[in-house]
Amino acid sequence: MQATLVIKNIGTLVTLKGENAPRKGKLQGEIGEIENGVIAIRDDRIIHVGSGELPDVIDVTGAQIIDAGGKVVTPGLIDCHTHLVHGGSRENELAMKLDGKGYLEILASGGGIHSTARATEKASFQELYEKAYKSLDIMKSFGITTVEGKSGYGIGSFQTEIKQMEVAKKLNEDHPLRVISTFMGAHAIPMEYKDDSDKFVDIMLNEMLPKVVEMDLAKFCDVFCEEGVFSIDQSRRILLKAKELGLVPKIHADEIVSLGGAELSAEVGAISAEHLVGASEQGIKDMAKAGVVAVLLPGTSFNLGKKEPAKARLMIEEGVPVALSTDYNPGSCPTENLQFIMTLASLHLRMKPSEVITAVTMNAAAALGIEKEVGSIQVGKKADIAIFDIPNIDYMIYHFGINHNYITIKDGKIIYKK
Ligand code: IZC
Ligand code: ZN
Repeated sequence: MQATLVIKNIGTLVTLKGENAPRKGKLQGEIGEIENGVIAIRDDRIIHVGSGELPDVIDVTGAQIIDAGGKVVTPGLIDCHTHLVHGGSRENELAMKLDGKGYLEILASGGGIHSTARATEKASFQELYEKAYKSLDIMKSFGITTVEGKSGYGIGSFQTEIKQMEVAKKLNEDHPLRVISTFMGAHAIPMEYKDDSDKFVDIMLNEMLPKVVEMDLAKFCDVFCEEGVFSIDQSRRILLKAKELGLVPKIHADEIVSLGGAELSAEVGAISAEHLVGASEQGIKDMAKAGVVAVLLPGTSFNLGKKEPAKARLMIEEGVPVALSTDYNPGSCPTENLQFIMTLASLHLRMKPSEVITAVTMNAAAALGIEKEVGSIQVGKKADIAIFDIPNIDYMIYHFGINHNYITIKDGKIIYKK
């Protein structure tokens, strides 16, 4: 069989081989390492994964050869929770934060998400596109090959929501990275519905959700279920309606206040629940039973100055598959650096480096429902691969704050080289 790209002389090849499903419990830390690895790719697919030399059946005539020189190779990293498309920035909140003003307090006074909503409404399609394109370029340089992006800065303006999702769609077509879109119209209560938020939920159910589905703008529907934002009841109504219309539910759950969002994620059959800093033990048990992926975002806790970490160890013990993501957004986590998040996950959430690797590959893929296509280096899967200039995976976690990526490959093509 003819190869188009070969990666040889790989010091450690992290394959994540095995079942293409979220890894939970002990399996969270099993990453299928191969020493002296070699990979052959034909067009966008992996055709051989092994050790040493390629077998004779693989014809390398004319193929591009990468000598990895003993470096570490992993599946392309997946950032499964971002607020990618938005206008403006919120560095003005830094001083308020230092003065002790909380995230929800800033939001309630019309800042926070509302301030980004105003900037996003003002920005043209082209401005939003160029800003997000730049972020995708940064992510690409960090070894990321797939990114999820949420709408949610329309608040009252459905037109702005549509603009955000159309930008995400265009980026998926134009940018080398894969961009998967989530509708998050339920991100904050518009100021004009402050005293009648159920009315806004009605509009969401009867007007916005059907339109998003009709226009084919998103795969997922997410809700910010939080005190002073959307209640458990309101989140349930939105997610069940979204599901009925064919969108897959996701939920921002128990981020700041423990409301029972983890329990709700299991009840509505969400594919993932995100944040979960305040998730109850019962909620974690419910998630394990229902097979909900936990998407943990330690960069957000870091940036909000939260001392209490999400209970990652308990989740792994209870059999909840754990994924990790940046939560890249202009308010609570303005960074595209998933490698830094991996370090935080290890140091703050006590996750082992191998568990962390699973969390940003196979389990992140599962949080996006694409684990059969990406998330591991196995024959037949998409050739989405990162080559890191490190001697072993522990080193990536240990030497933090810099970019260890050397080459990013997406769909069998080099899209970034240091
Ligand atoms: O802009 O603050 N948590 N939504 C829920 C966010 C963070 C994004 C933001
Ligand atoms: Zn978020």
